[in-house]
Amino acid sequence: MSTERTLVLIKPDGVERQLTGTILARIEAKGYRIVELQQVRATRELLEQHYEEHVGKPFYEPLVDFMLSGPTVAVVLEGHRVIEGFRSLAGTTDPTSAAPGTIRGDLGRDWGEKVQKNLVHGSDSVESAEREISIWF
Ligand code: YYY
Ligand code: MG
Repeated sequence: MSTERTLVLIKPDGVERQLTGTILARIEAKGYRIVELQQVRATRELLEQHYEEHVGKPFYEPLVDFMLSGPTVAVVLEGHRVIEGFRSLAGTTDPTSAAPGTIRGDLGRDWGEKVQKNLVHGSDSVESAEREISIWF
C-alpha cells in the first residue's frame, strides 16, 4: 500500500469564481479523502516558502501577487497514489491546452494576463507534499 497525502490549493481565481464546491466534488467523486480544509489569505512570506523552487523566474512576482489577490482554500487529501492522481485530475499547467475532462481543461482558460490562472495547485512528489503541508497547516 502506498497511501499518500498531498496538498491541494484552490487558488484565488477558483475561490473568486465560486468553483470551490465543483472542484471538491470532483476530488471526492474520484474517491480521495479530504483530511484537512481551510480558507486562508496567504502572506508573502508563506508564498515565498511555498513557491521556493520558482523564486527568480519571470512569472514568480506576478504569481505571488495573484496568490495575494484573494483567499485560497487549502486542502490535504489522502489516498493511494493521490499525488499523481490529483495532478492527473488537475491537468497540465497551461489551462488552454489542458485536456478536457481535467479541472484545468474544463474550467480554466488563458485570461490574457501574465500569470496562468489555472485554478488549482497539487504537490508533485512525496517530499514536496510533506513540505507544503507543513507550510499551510
Ligand atoms: O505544478 P504546476 O502548478 O502545474 O506548475 P509549476 O511549473 O510548478 O508552476 C507553478 C505555477 O506558476 C503554475 O501553476 C502557474 C504559474 N506559472 C506561470 O504563470 N507561467 C509559467 N510559465 C509557469 C508557471
Ligand atoms: Mg508545481
